[in-house]
Amino acid sequence: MDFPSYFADAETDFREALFVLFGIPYDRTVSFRSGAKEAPDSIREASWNFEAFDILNGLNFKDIPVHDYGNLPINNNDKPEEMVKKTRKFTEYLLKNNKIPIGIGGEHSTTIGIVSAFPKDTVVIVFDAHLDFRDKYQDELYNHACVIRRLSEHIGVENIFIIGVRSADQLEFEEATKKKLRFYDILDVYNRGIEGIIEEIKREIEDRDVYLTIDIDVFDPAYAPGTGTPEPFGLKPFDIIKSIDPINSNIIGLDIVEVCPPFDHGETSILAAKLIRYIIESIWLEKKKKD
Ligand SMILES: [Mn+2]
Repeated sequence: MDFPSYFADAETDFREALFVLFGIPYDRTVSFRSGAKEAPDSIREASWNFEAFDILNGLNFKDIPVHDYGNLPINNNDKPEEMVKKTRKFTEYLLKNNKIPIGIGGEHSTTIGIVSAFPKDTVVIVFDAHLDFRDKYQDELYNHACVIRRLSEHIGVENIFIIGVRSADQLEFEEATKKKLRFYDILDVYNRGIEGIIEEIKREIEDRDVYLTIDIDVFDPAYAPGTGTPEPFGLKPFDIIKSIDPINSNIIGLDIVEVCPPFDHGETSILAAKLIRYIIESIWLEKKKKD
Protein backbone atom coordinates (compact mmCIF):
# COMPACT_ATOMS: atom_id res chain seq x y z
CA MET A 1 0.00 0.00 0.00
CA ASP A 2 1.18 3.54 -0.74
CA PHE A 3 1.10 6.17 1.97
CA PRO A 4 1.52 9.93 1.64
CA SER A 5 5.19 10.94 1.92
CA TYR A 6 4.64 13.24 4.93
CA PHE A 7 4.36 12.37 8.65
CA ALA A 8 0.82 11.17 9.37
CA ASP A 9 -1.65 13.89 10.41
CA ALA A 10 1.03 16.64 10.19
CA GLU A 11 -1.16 18.67 7.89
CA THR A 12 -0.77 22.25 9.09
CA ASP A 13 0.78 24.93 6.83
CA PHE A 14 4.26 26.07 7.76
CA ARG A 15 2.96 29.52 8.68
CA GLU A 16 0.31 28.25 11.09
CA ALA A 17 2.39 25.44 12.58
CA LEU A 18 4.02 25.47 16.00
CA PHE A 19 5.89 22.16 15.52
CA VAL A 20 7.97 21.67 12.37
CA LEU A 21 9.24 18.19 11.54
CA PHE A 22 12.23 17.86 9.23
CA GLY A 23 14.41 14.94 8.15
CA ILE A 24 18.21 14.98 8.05
CA PRO A 25 19.04 12.01 5.80
CA TYR A 26 22.73 11.68 6.70
CA ASP A 27 24.87 8.79 7.94
CA ARG A 28 28.31 9.35 6.46
CA THR A 29 30.29 9.00 9.72
CA VAL A 30 28.61 5.91 11.24
CA SER A 31 31.07 3.30 12.43
CA PHE A 32 29.34 -0.09 12.51
CA ARG A 33 26.19 -0.30 10.35
CA SER A 34 25.08 2.36 7.90
CA GLY A 35 21.51 3.08 6.83
CA ALA A 36 20.37 5.87 9.19
CA LYS A 37 20.01 8.17 6.18
CA GLU A 38 16.92 6.15 5.24
CA ALA A 39 15.29 6.71 8.64
CA PRO A 40 13.35 9.96 8.04
CA ASP A 41 11.32 8.41 5.22
CA SER A 42 10.96 5.09 7.02
CA ILE A 43 9.70 6.80 10.21
CA ARG A 44 7.23 8.86 8.17
CA GLU A 45 5.87 5.70 6.56
CA ALA A 46 5.62 3.99 9.99
CA SER A 47 3.67 6.99 11.35
CA TRP A 48 0.66 5.96 9.22
CA ASN A 49 0.26 2.92 11.46
CA PHE A 50 -1.40 4.99 14.19
CA GLU A 51 -4.87 6.42 14.71
CA ALA A 52 -5.02 10.23 14.69
CA PHE A 53 -6.86 10.01 18.03
CA ASP A 54 -4.81 9.08 21.09
CA ILE A 55 -6.87 7.21 23.66
CA LEU A 56 -4.29 7.81 26.42
CA ASN A 57 -4.62 11.61 26.44
CA GLY A 58 -7.83 12.26 24.50
CA LEU A 59 -6.02 14.32 21.84
CA ASN A 60 -6.45 14.13 18.10
CA PHE A 61 -3.07 14.67 16.42
CA LYS A 62 -4.83 16.45 13.54
CA ASP A 63 -5.82 19.22 15.98
CA ILE A 64 -2.17 19.96 16.83
CA PRO A 65 -0.44 22.50 14.54
CA VAL A 66 2.30 20.26 13.13
CA HIS A 67 4.00 20.78 9.76
CA ASP A 68 6.25 18.29 7.98
CA TYR A 69 8.86 20.27 6.05
CA GLY A 70 10.30 17.15 4.35
CA ASN A 71 14.02 16.37 4.27
CA LEU A 72 16.77 18.99 4.30
CA PRO A 73 18.72 19.11 1.02
CA ILE A 74 21.70 17.22 2.37
CA ASN A 75 23.86 14.92 0.33
CA ASN A 76 25.37 11.92 2.09
CA ASN A 77 28.72 12.81 0.50
CA ASP A 78 28.63 16.20 2.20
CA LYS A 79 31.40 16.63 4.76
CA PRO A 80 29.99 16.49 8.33
CA GLU A 81 30.89 20.20 8.78
CA GLU A 82 28.71 21.04 5.81
CA MET A 83 25.77 18.96 7.08
CA VAL A 84 26.09 20.62 10.50
CA LYS A 85 26.11 24.08 8.91
CA LYS A 86 23.04 23.43 6.74
CA THR A 87 21.17 21.96 9.70
CA ARG A 88 22.11 24.90 11.93
CA LYS A 89 20.98 27.44 9.32
CA PHE A 90 17.62 25.71 8.91
CA THR A 91 17.10 25.47 12.68
CA GLU A 92 17.95 29.18 13.06
CA TYR A 93 15.25 29.91 10.49
CA LEU A 94 12.73 27.84 12.48
CA LEU A 95 13.62 29.55 15.76
CA LYS A 96 13.33 32.98 14.16
CA ASN A 97 9.79 32.01 13.18
CA ASN A 98 8.99 30.78 16.71
CA LYS A 99 8.69 27.12 15.74
CA ILE A 100 9.53 24.07 17.82
CA PRO A 101 12.04 22.06 15.72
CA ILE A 102 11.52 18.30 15.57
CA GLY A 103 14.51 16.74 13.79
CA ILE A 104 14.44 13.22 12.42
CA GLY A 105 17.94 11.77 11.85
CA GLY A 106 20.09 10.56 10.40
CA GLU A 107 23.04 9.81 12.61
CA HIS A 108 23.57 11.51 15.95
CA SER A 109 25.98 14.16 14.61
CA THR A 110 22.92 15.86 13.05
CA THR A 111 22.05 16.97 16.62
CA ILE A 112 25.13 19.23 16.67
CA GLY A 113 23.67 21.27 13.82
CA ILE A 114 20.32 21.70 15.56
CA VAL A 115 21.62 22.48 19.06
CA SER A 116 24.17 25.02 17.79
CA ALA A 117 21.23 27.19 16.67
CA PHE A 118 19.94 27.41 20.26
CA PRO A 119 21.18 29.87 22.94
CA LYS A 120 24.18 28.77 24.97
CA ASP A 121 22.21 28.46 28.20
CA THR A 122 19.88 25.78 26.81
CA VAL A 123 19.77 22.54 28.80
CA VAL A 124 20.23 19.41 26.69
CA ILE A 125 18.83 16.11 27.94
CA VAL A 126 20.23 13.14 26.06
CA PHE A 127 18.92 9.59 25.96
CA ASP A 128 21.74 7.39 24.66
CA ALA A 129 23.43 4.05 25.29
CA HIS A 130 26.78 5.70 24.53
CA LEU A 131 28.68 8.60 26.05
CA ASP A 132 29.73 10.00 22.63
CA PHE A 133 32.33 12.13 24.43
CA ARG A 134 35.38 11.42 22.28
CA ASP A 135 37.23 14.52 21.13
CA LYS A 136 37.81 12.98 17.69
CA TYR A 137 36.91 9.68 16.08
CA GLN A 138 38.39 8.37 12.84
CA ASP A 139 40.07 11.78 12.67
CA GLU A 140 36.72 13.57 12.48
CA LEU A 141 35.47 16.22 14.91
CA TYR A 142 31.85 15.87 13.80
CA ASN A 143 31.74 12.08 13.98
CA HIS A 144 28.65 10.58 15.64
CA ALA A 145 30.91 9.28 18.43
CA CYS A 146 31.84 12.88 19.37
CA VAL A 147 28.39 14.46 19.61
CA ILE A 148 28.28 15.17 23.33
CA ARG A 149 31.81 16.58 23.26
CA ARG A 150 30.81 19.07 20.53
CA LEU A 151 27.58 19.97 22.32
CA SER A 152 29.55 20.61 25.51
CA GLU A 153 31.70 23.12 23.62
CA HIS A 154 28.60 25.08 22.63
CA ILE A 155 26.37 24.98 25.71
CA GLY A 156 28.86 23.93 28.41
CA VAL A 157 29.24 20.53 30.03
CA GLU A 158 27.17 21.69 33.04
CA ASN A 159 24.06 22.02 30.87
CA ILE A 160 24.06 18.40 29.67
CA PHE A 161 22.37 15.39 31.27
CA ILE A 162 22.69 11.93 29.70
CA ILE A 163 20.40 9.05 30.64
CA GLY A 164 20.74 5.33 29.90
CA VAL A 165 24.50 5.12 29.25
CA ARG A 166 26.07 1.65 29.22
CA SER A 167 29.01 1.93 26.83
CA ALA A 168 32.13 4.09 26.62
CA ASP A 169 35.77 3.85 25.71
CA GLN A 170 37.97 3.88 28.84
CA LEU A 171 39.76 7.13 28.02
CA GLU A 172 36.48 8.73 27.00
CA PHE A 173 34.94 7.65 30.31
CA GLU A 174 37.86 9.02 32.33
CA GLU A 175 37.72 12.34 30.54
CA ALA A 176 33.96 12.61 30.98
CA THR A 177 34.40 11.99 34.70
CA LYS A 178 37.22 14.54 34.93
CA LYS A 179 35.16 17.19 33.14
CA LYS A 180 32.19 16.39 35.42
CA LEU A 181 29.85 15.39 32.60
CA ARG A 182 26.55 14.41 34.24
CA PHE A 183 25.35 11.03 33.13
CA TYR A 184 23.08 8.39 34.61
CA ASP A 185 24.09 4.90 33.56
CA ILE A 186 21.64 2.08 33.12
CA LEU A 187 22.25 0.80 36.69
CA ASP A 188 21.28 4.23 38.05
CA VAL A 189 18.08 3.99 36.01
CA TYR A 190 17.23 0.56 37.34
CA ASN A 191 18.30 1.18 40.94
CA ARG A 192 16.67 4.60 41.35
CA GLY A 193 13.88 4.39 38.79
CA ILE A 194 13.60 6.76 35.83
CA GLU A 195 11.13 8.95 37.78
CA GLY A 196 13.72 9.61 40.50
CA ILE A 197 16.31 10.66 37.95
CA ILE A 198 13.95 12.99 36.08
CA GLU A 199 12.81 14.51 39.38
CA GLU A 200 16.42 15.24 40.30
CA ILE A 201 17.10 16.88 36.91
CA LYS A 202 13.86 18.87 37.08
CA ARG A 203 14.75 20.19 40.55
CA GLU A 204 18.01 21.49 39.18
CA ILE A 205 16.79 23.00 35.88
CA GLU A 206 13.45 24.35 37.22
CA ASP A 207 11.79 26.21 34.32
CA ARG A 208 14.80 26.48 32.00
CA ASP A 209 14.48 25.56 28.32
CA VAL A 210 15.31 21.97 27.44
CA TYR A 211 16.35 20.49 24.13
CA LEU A 212 15.79 16.75 24.04
CA THR A 213 17.79 14.34 21.89
CA ILE A 214 16.89 10.65 21.78
CA ASP A 215 19.34 8.19 20.28
CA ILE A 216 17.10 5.20 19.60
CA ASP A 217 19.90 2.89 20.82
CA VAL A 218 19.07 3.93 24.39
CA PHE A 219 16.30 1.31 24.17
CA ASP A 220 17.03 -2.35 24.56
CA PRO A 221 17.74 -3.97 21.18
CA ALA A 222 14.69 -6.15 21.86
CA TYR A 223 12.55 -3.02 21.34
CA ALA A 224 14.76 -1.21 18.85
CA PRO A 225 16.98 -3.63 16.93
CA GLY A 226 17.19 -1.41 13.86
CA THR A 227 20.02 0.88 14.92
CA GLY A 228 23.66 1.43 13.99
CA THR A 229 25.36 0.34 17.24
CA PRO A 230 22.92 -1.74 19.35
CA GLU A 231 23.78 -2.21 23.03
CA PRO A 232 21.98 -4.73 25.28
CA PHE A 233 20.54 -3.92 28.75
CA GLY A 234 18.60 -0.90 27.55
CA LEU A 235 15.55 1.16 28.47
CA LYS A 236 11.97 0.09 27.91
CA PRO A 237 9.80 2.31 25.69
CA PHE A 238 7.54 3.13 28.64
CA ASP A 239 10.48 4.73 30.47
CA ILE A 240 10.25 7.60 28.00
CA ILE A 241 6.63 8.35 28.86
CA LYS A 242 7.66 8.53 32.52
CA SER A 243 10.49 10.90 31.55
CA ILE A 244 8.69 13.31 29.24
CA ASP A 245 5.59 14.34 31.13
CA PRO A 246 7.43 15.91 34.10
CA ILE A 247 9.50 18.14 31.76
CA ASN A 248 6.98 18.79 28.96
CA SER A 249 6.71 22.49 29.89
CA ASN A 250 10.49 22.88 29.43
CA ILE A 251 10.92 21.25 26.01
CA ILE A 252 11.67 23.65 23.14
CA GLY A 253 13.02 21.17 20.59
CA LEU A 254 13.57 17.49 19.95
CA ASP A 255 15.33 15.03 17.71
CA ILE A 256 15.27 11.28 17.28
CA VAL A 257 18.37 9.78 15.69
CA GLU A 258 20.17 6.56 14.71
CA VAL A 259 17.22 4.50 13.49
CA CYS A 260 18.72 2.21 10.84
CA PRO A 261 16.00 0.76 8.55
CA PRO A 262 18.17 -1.85 6.76
CA PHE A 263 18.56 -3.66 10.13
CA ASP A 264 14.93 -3.22 11.16
CA HIS A 265 11.78 -5.27 10.69
CA GLY A 266 9.75 -2.11 11.11
CA GLU A 267 9.49 -2.06 14.91
CA THR A 268 12.24 0.52 15.43
CA SER A 269 10.71 3.01 12.99
CA ILE A 270 7.31 2.40 14.57
CA LEU A 271 8.73 3.17 18.01
CA ALA A 272 10.43 6.34 16.71
CA ALA A 273 7.19 7.52 15.05
CA LYS A 274 5.24 6.87 18.27
CA LEU A 275 7.81 8.77 20.36
CA ILE A 276 7.51 11.78 18.05
CA ARG A 277 3.72 11.69 18.33
CA TYR A 278 3.74 11.16 22.09
CA ILE A 279 6.23 13.94 22.86
CA ILE A 280 4.47 16.47 20.60
CA GLU A 281 1.16 15.59 22.27
CA SER A 282 2.65 15.93 25.74
CA ILE A 283 4.09 19.40 24.95
CA TRP A 284 0.80 20.48 23.35
CA LEU A 285 -1.32 19.32 26.29
CA GLU A 286 0.84 21.36 28.65
CA LYS A 287 0.56 24.47 26.40
CA LYS A 288 -3.22 24.15 26.25
CA LYS A 289 -3.36 24.00 30.04
CA LYS A 290 -1.64 27.40 30.18
CA ASP A 291 -4.01 29.09 27.70
MN1 LIG B 1 24.28 5.90 20.78
